[in-house]
Amino acid sequence: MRRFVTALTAASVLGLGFASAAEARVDRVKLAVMARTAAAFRQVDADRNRSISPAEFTAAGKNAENFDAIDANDDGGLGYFEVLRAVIFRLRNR
Ligand SMILES: [Ca+2]
Repeated sequence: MRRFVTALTAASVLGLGFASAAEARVDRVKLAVMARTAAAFRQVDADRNRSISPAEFTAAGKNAENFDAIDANDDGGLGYFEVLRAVIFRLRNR
């Protein structure tokens, strides 16, 4: 019984260790994607109004046909979270 409890404790400690290492890796990837998206967003948002207009979008070499699909709230501009959502969607479906 004692050996079983020891093995169980070791497994759960190791299991938690693996889970948190994997979660830490996922968190690092998420932060990297968010940071890269933020940097790209700032570059495309030429007038720095925190919204990417269709003109800014195409001036950055982006395909105009994709603008409406990314503009989730249909306000005619792309906010950071709309762009991040599109980046995540693209990463998950590549
Ligand atoms: Ca803008």
